[in-house]
Amino acid sequence: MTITIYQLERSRSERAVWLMEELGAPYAIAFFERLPTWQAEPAFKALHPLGSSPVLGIGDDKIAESGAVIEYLATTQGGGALALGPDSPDYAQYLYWFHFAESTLMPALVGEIMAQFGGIETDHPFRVNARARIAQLLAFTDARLAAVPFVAGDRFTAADIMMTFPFTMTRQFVPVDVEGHPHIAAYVERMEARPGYQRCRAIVDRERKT
Ligand SMILES: N[C@@H](CCC(=O)N[C@@H](CS)C(=O)NCC(=O)O)C(=O)O
Repeated sequence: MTITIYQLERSRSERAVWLMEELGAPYAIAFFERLPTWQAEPAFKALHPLGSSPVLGIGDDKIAESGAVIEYLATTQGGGALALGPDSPDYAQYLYWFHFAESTLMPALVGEIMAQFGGIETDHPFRVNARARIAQLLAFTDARLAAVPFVAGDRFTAADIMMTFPFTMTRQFVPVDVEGHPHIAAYVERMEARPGYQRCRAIVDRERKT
């Protein structure tokens, strides 16, 4: 079954590329651009009814939603080397951090980006509360990473691929106080230094070539 990653520039689909590069698993890739409004170009929107990234092709089928895409790839590709199952003592933590990334951390960070783009004053109570929430989430994540080298425990898993993107992406738009959280900062550096991540960057940061 051919796996196709529909890679929208500067978007969550880079997680799928990173995962496949870590696994050394074969995949096809098609590149798409964003419009000046930051929306995906129409050809990308046509791939799936919701029109948001990531979109994964599995043979003739397509699925969306980061958690589903990464879980599908982690469990079916590369012998499942980067997925943990119920037999692992770290399974519960793996699931927790895997889902925390898109269910809790990303929405908080995206809310801050939208508030900034929308011109909401930084001292607006909405933004003050939102930043307090982000500070809580960062402190919580930092405490986890003070205790373990990878979010699930002692080995690199797909949960790290889910958790790295919120930091590498949002810092391009709003200040995310990673430096004030040394364990997050060191973690992100370790993730970015991985050869699989470097290969992913070289692929996703190049010009569209379809
Ligand atoms: N929770 C969804 C969020 C998807 C999402 O918002 N994707 C953004 C990019 S990272 C997008 O497609 N934006 C472009 C657009 O909506 O046109 C997921 O993780 O898949």
